[in-house]
Amino acid sequence: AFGHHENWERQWRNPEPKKRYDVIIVGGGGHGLATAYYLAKEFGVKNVAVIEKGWLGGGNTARNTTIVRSNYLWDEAARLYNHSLDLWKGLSQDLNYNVMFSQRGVLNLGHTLQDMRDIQRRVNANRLNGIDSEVVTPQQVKEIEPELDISNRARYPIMGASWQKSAGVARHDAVAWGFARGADSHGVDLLQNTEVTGFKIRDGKVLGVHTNRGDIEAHTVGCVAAGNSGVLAKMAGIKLPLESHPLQALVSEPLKPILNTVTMSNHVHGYVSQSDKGDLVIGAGIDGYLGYGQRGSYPTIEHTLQAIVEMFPMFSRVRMNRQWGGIVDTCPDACPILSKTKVKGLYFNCGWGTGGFKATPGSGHVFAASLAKGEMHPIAAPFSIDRFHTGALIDEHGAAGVAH
Ligand code: FAD
Ligand code: PYC
Repeated sequence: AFGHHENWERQWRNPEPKKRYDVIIVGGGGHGLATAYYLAKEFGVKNVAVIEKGWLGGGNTARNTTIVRSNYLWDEAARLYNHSLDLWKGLSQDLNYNVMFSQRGVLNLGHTLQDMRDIQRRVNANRLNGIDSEVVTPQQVKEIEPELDISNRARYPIMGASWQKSAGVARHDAVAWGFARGADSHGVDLLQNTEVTGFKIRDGKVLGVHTNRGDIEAHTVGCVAAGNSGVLAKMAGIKLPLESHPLQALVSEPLKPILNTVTMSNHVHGYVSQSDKGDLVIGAGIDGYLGYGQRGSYPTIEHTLQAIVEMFPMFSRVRMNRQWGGIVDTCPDACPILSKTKVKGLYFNCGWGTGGFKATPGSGHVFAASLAKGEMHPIAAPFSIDRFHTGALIDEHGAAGVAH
């Protein structure tokens, strides 16, 4: 269909793998590409390969519902997600690529007294960390999102919400493509259709990776493989405390603009925003079983849509257009792992579970700093694998937005 367009520039090269790189990133999703971009651009490490078994940004980066916020409870998580939010604000300019970051705010609804106590506590904690959260009443909720049912007729009436005005959504593909083009322009090799099948390890040190296109050497390897992280870790003899679950999303037929913001409810358990194309972008929680099939089951879809209609009765006859699933790597404390491992030079950045899209620039930035310096960046350090031995867990289940 585009055959008549001539001289369109490729966004990035399609190089043959070199024998050796200074750093290999396994996984060409948003986090892996962001890591490579900041390594080359900010930390001067340009002899880098991103190895992706499929196509760039085709994993959870392509499949998520693009909510960006930083209203996490604990200082460590607040620092990490707020660092990311700061980078989001200038990302289109930095990449010279429109990632369509739209700060339209997020409402996290409360439907019980305990919800409201939790919301109050989290908002207080957020404010101490300089995050623009506030507690809003049902009337204020209605002003922000007029189509929400705040009446007492609802099965779970809305008692209030937390409101983060600087939160929003972004265009997921553009984020992957912008980081990819930026990384390539700084000399990073993006190797698609290249699968890592094992690690070359000697005397406790990583020497490179085995792939379906041959062996590639590097003394620093960062694995950023989301739902496949456990599989990769096993290849290196490492057991990560992760479970891989399907997480689904669906979009409706396009509608005229009707929603102003992002609305999430942990209690009724569903969330919705409206894309610039007009689709309602909808999701809820993980499917309860473990698996690697990027699909999900019907009961979850039914439960999700019940929640949406409970919150927005006027959507009851909207038709759904598409449904899909991604595989999310959930951690016991609902926080990511950014860590060295027992294998020298081998690092993991994973466990983002249901909530890593918002962290894409921040995660890439602090992970790149860590790989470049051989020491974990101070913002990343609390997210070490060691916390599962020391007990210094960072429990963010309440802020995770979707239950798991
Ligand atoms: P991915 O984009 O999955 O990239 C990992 C890459 O590694 C993949 O491309 C994969 O092919 C590659 N790979 C794996 N194994 C190998 C191998 N052996 N060799 C080479 N390559 C390999 N987060 C939010 O913040 N907000 C949301 O609204 C949100 N909604 C979500 C909705 C759904 C339905 C889903 C599924 C997730 C959602 N998330 C959300 C979570 C978010 O999508 C992820 O946390 C984030 O995108 C992870 O990014 P990534 O780059 O680490 O992973
Ligand atoms: O982390 O905000 C989030 C989120 C929303 C939907 C899935 N994850």
